[in-house]
Amino acid sequence: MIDSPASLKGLPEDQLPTLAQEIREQLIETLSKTGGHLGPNLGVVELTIALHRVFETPKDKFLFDVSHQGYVHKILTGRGAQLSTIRQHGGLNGFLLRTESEHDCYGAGHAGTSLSAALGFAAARDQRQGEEHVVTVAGDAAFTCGVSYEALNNVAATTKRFIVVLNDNKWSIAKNTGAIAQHFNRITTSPAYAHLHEQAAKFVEWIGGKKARHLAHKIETGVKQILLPGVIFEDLGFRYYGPIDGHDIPLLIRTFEFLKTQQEPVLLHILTEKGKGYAPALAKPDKFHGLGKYQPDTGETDPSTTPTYSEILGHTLADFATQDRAIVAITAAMPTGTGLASFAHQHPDRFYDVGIAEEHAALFASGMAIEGLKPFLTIYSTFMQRAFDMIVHDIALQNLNVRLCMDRAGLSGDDGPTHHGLFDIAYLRGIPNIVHMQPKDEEEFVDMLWTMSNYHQGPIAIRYPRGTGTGATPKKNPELLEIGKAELLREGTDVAIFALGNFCSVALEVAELLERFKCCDSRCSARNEARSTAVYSDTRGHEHRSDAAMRGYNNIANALAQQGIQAAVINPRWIKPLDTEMITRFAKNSSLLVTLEDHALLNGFGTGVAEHLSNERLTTPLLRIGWPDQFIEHGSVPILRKKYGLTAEAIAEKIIHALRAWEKR
Ligand SMILES: Cc1ncc(C[n+]2csc(CCOP(=O)(O)OP(=O)(O)O)c2C)c(N)n1
Repeated sequence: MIDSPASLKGLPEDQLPTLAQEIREQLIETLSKTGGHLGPNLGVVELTIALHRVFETPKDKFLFDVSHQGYVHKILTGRGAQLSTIRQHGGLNGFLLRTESEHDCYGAGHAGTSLSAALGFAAARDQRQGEEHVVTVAGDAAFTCGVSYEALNNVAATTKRFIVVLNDNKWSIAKNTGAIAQHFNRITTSPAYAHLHEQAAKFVEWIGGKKARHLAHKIETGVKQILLPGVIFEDLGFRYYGPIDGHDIPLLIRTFEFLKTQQEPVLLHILTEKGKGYAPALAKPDKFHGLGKYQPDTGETDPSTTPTYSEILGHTLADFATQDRAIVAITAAMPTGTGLASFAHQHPDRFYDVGIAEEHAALFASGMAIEGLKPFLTIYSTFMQRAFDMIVHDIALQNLNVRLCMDRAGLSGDDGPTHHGLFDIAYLRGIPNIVHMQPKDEEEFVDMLWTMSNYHQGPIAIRYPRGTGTGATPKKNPELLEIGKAELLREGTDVAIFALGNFCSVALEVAELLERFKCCDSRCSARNEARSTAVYSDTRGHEHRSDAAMRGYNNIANALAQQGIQAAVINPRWIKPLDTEMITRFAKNSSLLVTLEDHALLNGFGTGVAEHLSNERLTTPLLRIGWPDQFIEHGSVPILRKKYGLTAEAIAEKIIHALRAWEKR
């Protein structure tokens, strides 16, 4: 087993294809149990072997764009034995992480960041006259990101030693789109490329071995024969090489050996196959870009029965669009992830995949909105962060009717901190003109989409979680919801829980638990049942907290003269504008207000409630529950909710503690 770049360097070169095969088998087998980015990693096995063979991390710096294709790098840098823990809590992260290995010089998860960051490494090296190499690997879709060009625009003026590998497999998650993709396609299908293999073989001959340096000028001439005219990178100050076969290990090794001698920025264009070596992934590159568990022999996955929020969005918008010619849908390279694939299928002329270009997508939507179209800008909450300035300066300031649909809002789970959607309330709530909402279930989701479609007073945003909800079936004819009106789900006189979106169902469970803690007569069966729940929790490692809960329960139950803890549950629906009337009403009539949200606590929904209480000089205690002020690691949602005290049991305990603290004052 290769467990370090040094052991890789010790292998005879003719054994490297066997190593590549073993790595492929390990990826296919392991990811069938863990899920993960299979296709992209199968495509970079040879590339990553060649890079580690020629360069020397951690001295040399490798940056991988998005870094979802970094599993092979993990394997070759001592983490192969832990691959089976990938994307699980406490295990390897699905992306590169500076804290995970000294070989990960830069973390990522969002696209388009590698070129600029790598240029920063190169500039720092030049400042201190360092010798190390900086190599960045970016997929063809990374070149649909505007920020990649901001980097390219600065390279020639910044450094003379900079190596970019363009890993061209023609796929983003879906098929790569736009003029740049076509440009790459023209290069690879040009007649000159037909002779590539022959020329590449000569190239390897020329630059083979140690003579490479002395032959540099010859190589230059040789390479120029396989250098195609009009390649945009040349105009940006790069020496462009390629395209070459990205699965040919000797060719890659010789090429990198040559490129590392160059005193000018170089871009190597390699051609790879996403999913190389695994038929199911080759057949469906989109599905196998990133997926859950599958059957390793066939690639089959379990059929999902309940539709996800994303799927509901796609079908619903497609239905609305059949009646309403003004509706258009925009995605930034995520047609399947956002569910818009079904919209695209039904309304191809009103569907826009703009590439990984969230900023452009937002501006594009602005222009459409001014001209009377109804753009639904459908982007994951975490990626919408990119478009912040456009939302402020273009959409909100001009009060444009752009509909922002934020998928994966809340904890995203196994993808980890780069993908959690925990900040969108924070970044939207301070912007004037925006209406923002979150549905409690799928039925309300469709009502909200309908409301958005019929709202014409400015920007309107919806956040909804990854995966499925409660399974509530949407109505045939969706309802228009009154903006800023919350929904009372359950009456209660002691505590009022304002539970945003997917936390409504948790809050209803909390209310049940609180009710069960209501009697302190030791002969009472309800109390015994409550105590047995606490003891049951004990066996799952919650002993201390459950005891504390029982103590809290006793006090509160006494304080409430054995009346029990009656919790009202409110579905706020609207993050902005808040239903201030409802908040005031419960603030005046309850001992405690609670807010629950699948969002960062800082500047979240609860903050809005606190501001209202303060504005109205209402002194009712407020307990805000959400994700703490730190980046939340990767792991399954249930594990992380348990760890951070966001299960129904933990929330009930917090409420009892808060009531107890209030009682003591
Ligand atoms: C800003 C941003 N938007 C969207 C994504 C989702 N995303 C992850 S990988 C990917 C496609 C990457 O394609 P490419 O760079 O060509 O690499 P490949 O997977 O084909 O190797 C996309 C769109 C992201 N990571 N970051």
